[in-house]
Amino acid sequence: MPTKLLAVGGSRKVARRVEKPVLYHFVGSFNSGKATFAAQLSAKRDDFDLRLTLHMRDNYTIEYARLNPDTMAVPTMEIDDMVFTDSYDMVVYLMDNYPGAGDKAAIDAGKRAQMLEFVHFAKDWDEYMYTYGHMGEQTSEMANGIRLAHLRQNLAKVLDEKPEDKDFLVDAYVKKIANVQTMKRAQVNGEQKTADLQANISQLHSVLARGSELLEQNGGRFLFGDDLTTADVFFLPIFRMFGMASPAFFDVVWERHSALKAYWERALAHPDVDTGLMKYVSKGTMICAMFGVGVPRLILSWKLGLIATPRLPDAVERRIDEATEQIWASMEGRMNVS
Ligand SMILES: N[C@@H](CCC(=O)N[C@@H](CS)C(=O)NCC(=O)O)C(=O)O
Repeated sequence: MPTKLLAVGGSRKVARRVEKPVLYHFVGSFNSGKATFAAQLSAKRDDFDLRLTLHMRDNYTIEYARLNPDTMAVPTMEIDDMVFTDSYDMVVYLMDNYPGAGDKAAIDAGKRAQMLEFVHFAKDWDEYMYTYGHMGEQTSEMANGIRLAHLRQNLAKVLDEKPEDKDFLVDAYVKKIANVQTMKRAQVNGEQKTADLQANISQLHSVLARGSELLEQNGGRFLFGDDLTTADVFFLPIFRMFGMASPAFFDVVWERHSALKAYWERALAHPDVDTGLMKYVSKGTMICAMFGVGVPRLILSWKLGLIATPRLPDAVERRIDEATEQIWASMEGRMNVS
């Protein structure tokens, strides 16, 4: 099975308990979509404090790095006395502690393990390779270039200000920069990318086929019955992403997995899918969010060369190079990286 390019996070217990759950997310982000959708299906649906976090800049501040040193990505969730740094862990926590009607019914029917089996299968597919593979090398160059600039600016600040947790932060930034450099390298056109994308699409078809089988087996409107569940939380964002990155692929999907067209249409007509998932990619919300956080100005500044990418001290540059090579080598033979 090909290796995923995206970082994997987890969870930790903290001393401070939050009154209301806080979700750091961004519109259009695949994994943020799982989190906002799961929040909408959960018993906490009306309580969330949703914070727009531009995942090319805001998730690299020192404050965010302290909150989520594991992936330094979106989504991140603070809930009760927990911090979740991976969409998987936060969604499962919501399912177990604040289940909505669909999850409750599926768990009562003894289907928790079967739901999780599907969730694991679906989440192993690497959406990053698919999305950027379709959006093209130039998009990856720009998005990851902007990311690396902000990461380096913040790491330079840590080295300059020397906070008490400096070593911890330096480790987190070095790892993150290496990870983003690897993601950028994996998108360079050529044999490796073509082979990766091909393997990725074939894995995607297995996930779609498994979803299609579940619909037939369970005979409901959604994957585990007539109500939406955590299994749908890991499945429907894939369709949302087709709409954004590769709309022509829908026809291929409908042809190969015939039960999925009606499933997607039913989902689109469901108010929770609208509020928890699709609203975040509607034109109005996207435009509002992009202007709200200053994306057009950011892109213009990048194109004009106004965003600095500072060089760091030699010892830190060496650590970044070593970490990058290590990640690249660890993928060798597993995602067709050569
Ligand atoms: N395994 C993590 C991956 C999170 C992730 O990579 N998020 C993307 C957006 S979908 C992101 O923030 N990318 C920018 C970055 O990694 O800095 C999860 O499922 O939460």
